[in-house]
Amino acid sequence: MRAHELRSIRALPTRVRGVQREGDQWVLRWTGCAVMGVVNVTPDSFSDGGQFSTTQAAVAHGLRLADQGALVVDVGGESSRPGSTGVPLDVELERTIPVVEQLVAAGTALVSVDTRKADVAAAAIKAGAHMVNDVGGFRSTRMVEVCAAAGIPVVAMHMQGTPEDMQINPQYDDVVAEVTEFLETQAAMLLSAGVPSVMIDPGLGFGKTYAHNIALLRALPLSLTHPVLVGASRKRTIQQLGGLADDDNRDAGSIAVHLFAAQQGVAMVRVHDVLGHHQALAVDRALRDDA
Ligand code: HH2
Repeated sequence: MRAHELRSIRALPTRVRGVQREGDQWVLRWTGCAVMGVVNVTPDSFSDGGQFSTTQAAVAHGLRLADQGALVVDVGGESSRPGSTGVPLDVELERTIPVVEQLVAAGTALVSVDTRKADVAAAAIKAGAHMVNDVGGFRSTRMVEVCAAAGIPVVAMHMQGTPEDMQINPQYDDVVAEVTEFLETQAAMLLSAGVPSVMIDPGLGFGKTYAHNIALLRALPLSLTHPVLVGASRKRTIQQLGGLADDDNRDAGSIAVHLFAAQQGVAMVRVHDVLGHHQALAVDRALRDDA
């Protein structure tokens, strides 16, 4: 089992397993693959849009995911599904900030904010968020500055294009080399700007065909320098891999892909079904540890 760590200048919740204070830094350590639970405070996310779109429902869902074993809960207020055009700043703030505040107050998981807007990241950090997950991959200088100033770990994801146009005709000469090079470059830039730790994420389904997604999955873990996060949960690739019908539930297939990723050394998987993933990863870990 590979060991992983994330460092933070900002205090992390000590109730969360693996959090320790070291001098003027806080460190989160874990081995194997941890779970990040998805909290979509949106009416239109591709798999759970509208289910948790009030503050109350989203907070209850986040608390439940922490209880089920999520090390991180990832709060998002803007769908990035293919074709989506984004939401105004005030709407995204209104959706995410009260949820971040209440999940931070509970202290049962690390709280990350899933946003491409520096103003949302800044407000979430002010509300206590421990991490920023940017599907835009920190191409925005202000986003880098906000996270560096706060001294928090981040997730940098690769996307070709924007959610609106990314699935129109994604093109690469060598998808694995191009995605890996982008992520290594962004991670080095973020660390030199003062961000204490970076997780990198190939961004399955973000400007990628089925063949691109499969090539990236087969090349995992992609990096031995930075912890790697993978998010395949309920995505179309699961449907295609499993030969599923349009409305078939994709949770079992998501677990299969994420177990494969975990076995390649991936540090964290971003999932909707935390209960199922936590159980599958625990069983896999127990079998391997015994061996
Ligand atoms: N996928 C989605 C959103 N955020 N962040 C990271 N780091 N990696 C991912 O693969 C990723 C992500 C899309 O999933 P979801 O949040 O369920 O859908 P929507 O964007 O429609 O809200």
